[in-house]
Amino acid sequence: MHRTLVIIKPDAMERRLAGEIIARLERRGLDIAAMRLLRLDEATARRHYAEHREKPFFDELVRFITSGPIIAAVFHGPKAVEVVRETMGATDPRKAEPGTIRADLGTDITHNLIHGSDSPATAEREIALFFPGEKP
Ligand code: 3AN
Repeated sequence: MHRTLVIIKPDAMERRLAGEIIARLERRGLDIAAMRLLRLDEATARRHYAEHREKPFFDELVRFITSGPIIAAVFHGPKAVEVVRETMGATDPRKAEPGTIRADLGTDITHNLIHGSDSPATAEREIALFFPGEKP
């Protein structure tokens, strides 16, 4: 069993797509282990996306992810990291496979609705950032 961090981004919240996104993940056999609604402050956003610090899109990414409420959630189940990555689709909705969340509902590479951890190790680091009390 694995767990992974999912963020339902401000564009999804504004478009009232949170329920649809959560339903798609549940239908893949994943369980919700933790969930909170929050608004990210700039410092936490910069830590969450630290690996992208040098990228040209970093400031835009931080501005977007802090622009409105988000849902942070831990999903749990067999191969949770891979299952979430598969279900969300490629970073750019225009390049994502039809049937994925980003292909079906996403707008562009910034407004792509959802974040999912890219490995079990990243998941543990990201879960600790959003749910400091959660045991591994
Ligand atoms: P993913 O979310 O698919 O794992 P990452 O980790 O490469 O993608 O990028 C993190 C976030 O940074 C993406 N969700 C996207 O919002 C943004 N991003 C990635 N690449 C670009 C880009 N070339 N231009 C603008 N934003 C980008």
